Amino acid sequence: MNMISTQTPTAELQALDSAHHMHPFTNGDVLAKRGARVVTRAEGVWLTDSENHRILDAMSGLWCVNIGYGHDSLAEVAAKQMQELPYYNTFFMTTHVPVIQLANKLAEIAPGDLNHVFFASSGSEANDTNLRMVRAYWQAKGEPDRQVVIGRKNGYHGSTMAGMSLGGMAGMHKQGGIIPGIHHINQPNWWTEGGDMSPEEFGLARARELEEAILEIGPEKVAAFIGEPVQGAGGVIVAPETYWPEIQRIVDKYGILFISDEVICGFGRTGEWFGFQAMGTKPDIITTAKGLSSGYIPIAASIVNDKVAAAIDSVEFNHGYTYSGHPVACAVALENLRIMEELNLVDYVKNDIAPYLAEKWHSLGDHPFVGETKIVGMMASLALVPEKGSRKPFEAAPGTVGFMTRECCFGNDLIMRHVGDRMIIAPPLVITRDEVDELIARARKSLDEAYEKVKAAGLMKSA
Ligand code: PXG
Repeated sequence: MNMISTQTPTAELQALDSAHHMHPFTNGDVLAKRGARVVTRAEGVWLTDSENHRILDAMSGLWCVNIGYGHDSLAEVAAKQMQELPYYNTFFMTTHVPVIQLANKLAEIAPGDLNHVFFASSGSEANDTNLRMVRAYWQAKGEPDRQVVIGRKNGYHGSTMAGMSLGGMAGMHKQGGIIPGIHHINQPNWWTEGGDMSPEEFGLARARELEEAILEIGPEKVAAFIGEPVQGAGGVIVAPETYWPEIQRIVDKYGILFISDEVICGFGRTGEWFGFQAMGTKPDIITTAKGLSSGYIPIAASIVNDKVAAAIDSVEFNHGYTYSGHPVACAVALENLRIMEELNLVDYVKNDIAPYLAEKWHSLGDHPFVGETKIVGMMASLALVPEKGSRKPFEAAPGTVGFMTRECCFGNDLIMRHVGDRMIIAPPLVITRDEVDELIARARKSLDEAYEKVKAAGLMKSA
């Protein structure tokens, strides 16, 4: 057992992996037959696996390695912090220097009055914090009946009970149900649900579902609305332009709190520090994780405005985690943010690489297999279609064709994923123009191959 190493043959590693390791969001029986891909090293935007394939990671791991792989200075600050103070908690009126530094840095980066930070170790945990915080807020304000949080179908806010319940993933809800006090409205996905409406009409209609839900539940019972600026795990769904201004109007009108889940959209992904800045909204709380440390170490933060913090500070908020503000995680996150600033990464995304990627991504729109291409900053999606020029879905079960296409991408050493029959990418923000060209070339080759396979399988039929 102790002999397992990167030198162990792949088949043996795969067998040992499936014997003892339970993977997230995976059918273990299927995986046992097929064997997991064993990733051994990474540098920049490139992964290496145990078979020595060089793979272009167009998903930044799980949407998190914003500065790319291989920055040694993050390892160095972690080692130094582990030697100096590997752990201390932030309960019982104690603190330490890395957590003070990171909270101050985040207050500086986050615009306006988003000045207060509550730490956690994952996006799911941070959303648990947010759910508890908005309920505690209304209790402190003397309105304890305001308990309900409104989220969206096909939104993703994590995998713990609260995160999963706030999210709107039907497959997750089906396995055990959701916690009480959470309501879901429809998502602003015009491509699949827009019917005969124009995108603008549809955006308004979907935003107004928030108002309808508030009135149905009773405004005096609604605590908050939560949404991602762009739905990531839902398939890089970009709302029509009319959507977010209308959402903001409604949350303002009823005085409910607005949580922007920036776990994917934060830290430069959209070409701004945070996704809500790209959408022009004004949240009270933002959820951050992933890009906060570029995934080098688990850390998450709820960044809260002055109004919410003042109410929470007026009571004892009975909430916190052993690892809230972990010193090593804080030190690594600070170094990650230092590198982002040194590389001018947000500006590079906004003014250089995202416009370049957008031009190349949209060029895939001429492919007979592709219905629409969408992109915001460094997150993009395209819809696979059976009938060019129409929004009709495939006759085959949703995801059948997407999965086949993903397999072609993996075969071409490109990590491009599928959500249903949409293909998605979110490459590291540091990707170069040459690497974007390589990404697009591999994507086009994979689309060509998948198109032929889907035709040969008789699946090029609309529902
Ligand atoms: N909010 C959002 C918007 C997310 O995307 C979370 C919260 C939860 O974060 P943690 O750190 O608890 O995982 C996420 C996570 C996928 C995929 O397949 C996406 C996520 C996680 C795992 C898989 O796209 N997003």
